[in-house]
Amino acid sequence: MGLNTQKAEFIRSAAGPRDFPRDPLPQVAFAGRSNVGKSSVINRLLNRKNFARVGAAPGKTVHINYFRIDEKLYLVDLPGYGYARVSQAEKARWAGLIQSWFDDRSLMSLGVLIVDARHRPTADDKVMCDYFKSTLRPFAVVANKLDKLKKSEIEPNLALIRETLELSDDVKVIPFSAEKGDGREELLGLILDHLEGTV
Ligand SMILES: Nc1nc2c(ncn2[C@@H]2O[C@H](COP(=O)(O)OP(=O)(O)OP(=O)(O)O)[C@@H](O)[C@H]2O)c(=O)[nH]1
Ligand SMILES: [Mg+2]
Repeated sequence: MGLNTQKAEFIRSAAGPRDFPRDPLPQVAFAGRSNVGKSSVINRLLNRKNFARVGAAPGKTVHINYFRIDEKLYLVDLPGYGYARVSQAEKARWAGLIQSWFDDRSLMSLGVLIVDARHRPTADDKVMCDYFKSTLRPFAVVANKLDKLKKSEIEPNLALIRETLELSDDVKVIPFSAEKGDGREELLGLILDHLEGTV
């Protein structure tokens, strides 16, 4: 089964459980720190310049954005975390929304945790990783902004990410550059394999 990534539509921005789609299409969830490049990774995956919004006002949108691809799956853009300059109220809204999404076991079918390839994952990254682990669904880690690393830094950084997040061997860490395109085939392959396993 192929996936026509050209056929991508924005479905909705969900502010709470009432807005979560509940049809049987698989949901591939993307999570990561604000500014880590979630929207850029989605754009790269779809080879679109400006599909998921990039850049402006980090931490502003405490919404879950749903995109439907080829009428076969949803890409779920979970709200970013770890942005320092948000109010306590916004943080609480983030936690409530994320909790309600993960509480509904039927929602996630594959997880993608995006971290910064340059740095050791943060405490917030670990919390998000634990959410993914708790679903018992498959997930992968994407180490984005690979283009900012020297060649010699790649292997040690990937090992540090694996170790810090305490990933089991079946969890892939995919070196990725939304900017240059590295890792796109591997991530798309993972999503396709998953799709084949779920239909
Ligand atoms: N060099 C480099 N820059 C990147 C890469 N991916 C994203 N960026 C840049 O990082 C910044 C943040 O990217 P976004 O895609 O908006 O990040 P986000 O995680 O969606 O951010 P929020 O939605 O605000 O949480 C932008 O300036 C991007 O151009 C990458 O692979 N390499
Ligand atoms: Mg974004």
